[in-house]
Amino acid sequence: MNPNETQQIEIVVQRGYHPNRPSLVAGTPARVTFVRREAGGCSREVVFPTLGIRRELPQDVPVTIDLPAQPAGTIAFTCGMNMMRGAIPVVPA
Ligand SMILES: [Cu+2]
Repeated sequence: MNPNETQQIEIVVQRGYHPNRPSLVAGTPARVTFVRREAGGCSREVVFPTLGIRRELPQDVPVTIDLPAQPAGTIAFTCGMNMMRGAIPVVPA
């Protein structure tokens, strides 16, 4: 697709990630917004291990992670302790 366009997804964090496998299209930059709707627990951090990204998620404050255009594949993400897990399938354009 177009590298000048942006695709967006929003993931609610509350006893897991919702949706848990939101997909993106390869070759287009993305804005991935996490909204953490719980106080305690280890969901306070989200980690994209293969992308070297680790971000704090304050409660009820949307946090947007800008991803450059990705190749087709699957991007895993987890909580800071690798207990909660989700993945973003990146589908060919
Ligand atoms: Cu955890």
